Amino acid sequence: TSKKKSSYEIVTLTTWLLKQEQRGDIDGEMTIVLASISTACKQIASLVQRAPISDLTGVQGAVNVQGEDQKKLDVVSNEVFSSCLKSSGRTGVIASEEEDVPVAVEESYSGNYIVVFDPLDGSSNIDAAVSTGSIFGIYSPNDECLADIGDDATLDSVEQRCVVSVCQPGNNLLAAGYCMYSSSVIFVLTIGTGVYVFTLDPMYGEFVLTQEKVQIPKAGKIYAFNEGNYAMWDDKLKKYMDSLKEPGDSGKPYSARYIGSLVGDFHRTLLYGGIYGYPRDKKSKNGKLRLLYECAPMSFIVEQAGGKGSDGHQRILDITPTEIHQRVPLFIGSVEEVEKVEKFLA
Ligand code: P6P
Repeated sequence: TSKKKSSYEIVTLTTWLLKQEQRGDIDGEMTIVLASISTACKQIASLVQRAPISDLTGVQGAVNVQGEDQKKLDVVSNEVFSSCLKSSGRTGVIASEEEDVPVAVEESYSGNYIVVFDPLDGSSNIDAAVSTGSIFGIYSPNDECLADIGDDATLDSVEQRCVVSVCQPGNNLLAAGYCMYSSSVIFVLTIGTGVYVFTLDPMYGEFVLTQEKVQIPKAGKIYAFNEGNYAMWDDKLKKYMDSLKEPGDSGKPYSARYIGSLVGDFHRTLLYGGIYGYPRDKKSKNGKLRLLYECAPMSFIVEQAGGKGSDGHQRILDITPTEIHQRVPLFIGSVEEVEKVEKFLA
């Protein structure tokens, strides 16, 4: 029977996920994990948008494993993300920017997916209501880490096994995405079949499909670097940065756009083209961004959109982390722009 296509067919994230499951692109457990992540993001969106009202701005008064002052919302967002994942029953291990070590999830009873995330990236922007975001990546289950979590397994052997199972190269990612809390709440997701963009409709609290199979422009004259660090960069990078300011044959130099929030700068780069960079410098020998739950998920997304994610010399997705909070330099965006900086750094 021919189904009349309704003129007003809305595809929500929920219906989109079920369709991918029916196509066999993801299994039932992954569908549930992704749905639980979208629920966490909706909760964080409402917390972020009401932060000044509910006294959730400012610092928590603690320092995280990164040595950074934890904001109140860093802690709350981490709790929201962790509890949504745990209650999904399909997550085996979680690794968060806000947790010192990976956490084996006892409540898991099937699927056992490994989820890495930064629950609230760019939280220093919260008090000024500037864009922030949550970033996540999902790796295949790894039961070895969960084996004999009984009382006989000493804690550090379980922890060590969890670190090993979590420290996988980005090439192993099954899914990656982010939720940007900005003028719109935007959920961006790839399961390896292209990049899909969903916009939260506050009228009824659902993420609605607004862009599919996004392709990043091959080039773009927008760069997002913190040039305050220029004096600490090595000479090759300084030459690259200087070259962006020459008008060139087009007669126009590049434009600088820097939000100070990776998710905001990345999303603009994905849609408009250009490059985001957080290079190493004399102070931060490996740059600032973390490989496992910032650089690798964003690089999976950008490659799915036809872009490039590099540490300046190699693909981010080829790098295997040796510890969960490992930092790497990051250059990510349009292929021609990333290749241009790689040439200067060769
Ligand atoms: P800087 C936020 O703390 C973050 O991790 C990214 O979201 C952002 O792009 C970068 O650091 C900003 O760092 O040193 O320029 O303030």
